[in-house]
Amino acid sequence: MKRAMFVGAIGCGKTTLLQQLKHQTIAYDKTQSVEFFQNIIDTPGEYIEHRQMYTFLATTAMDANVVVLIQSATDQRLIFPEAFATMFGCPVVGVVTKLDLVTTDKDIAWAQRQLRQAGATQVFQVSGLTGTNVDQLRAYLDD
Ligand SMILES: Nc1nc2c(ncn2[C@@H]2O[C@H](COP(=O)(O)OP(=O)(O)O)[C@@H](O)[C@H]2O)c(=O)[nH]1
Ligand SMILES: [Mg+2]
Repeated sequence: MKRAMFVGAIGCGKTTLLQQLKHQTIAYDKTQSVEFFQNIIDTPGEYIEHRQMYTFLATTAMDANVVVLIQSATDQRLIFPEAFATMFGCPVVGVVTKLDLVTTDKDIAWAQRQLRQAGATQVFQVSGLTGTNVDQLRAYLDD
């Protein structure tokens, strides 16, 4: 089983995805600090949205052996700097969330490209809310 740190903008769906992965009741709960849930480390979106907080991500990642960059398909903001993954000493993968809200495949392609440019070596596409494709990510993380 991998020990994964989730990183992504405020509201991109990190906590919802975590709840879906762990078969929990889906309930909105603002992540105020780093939270550990079994093998998953959930981080507040502020850590990636404010560059001066990157150092918190770097230190928290020392407890992880994979970093999961999470990008909502419905958020067109640039969140991850190019080659962001090089900051971490472990593998980095990506997840596009909110697949259920997508109206055009272009949105998925755009989000996927952001994650690839940040350095994600593979990208999953899921809906944390409906659970679509979450089993693929679960299998990867449980392996
Ligand atoms: N439609 C849809 N809404 C989602 C999805 N994932 C999260 N949300 C909603 O987006 C909001 C923020 O989700 P949350 O998981 O708290 O984001 P976090 O800040 O990254 O932890 C909540 O209202 C969620 O219900 C998804 O896959 N589909
Ligand atoms: Mg959260």
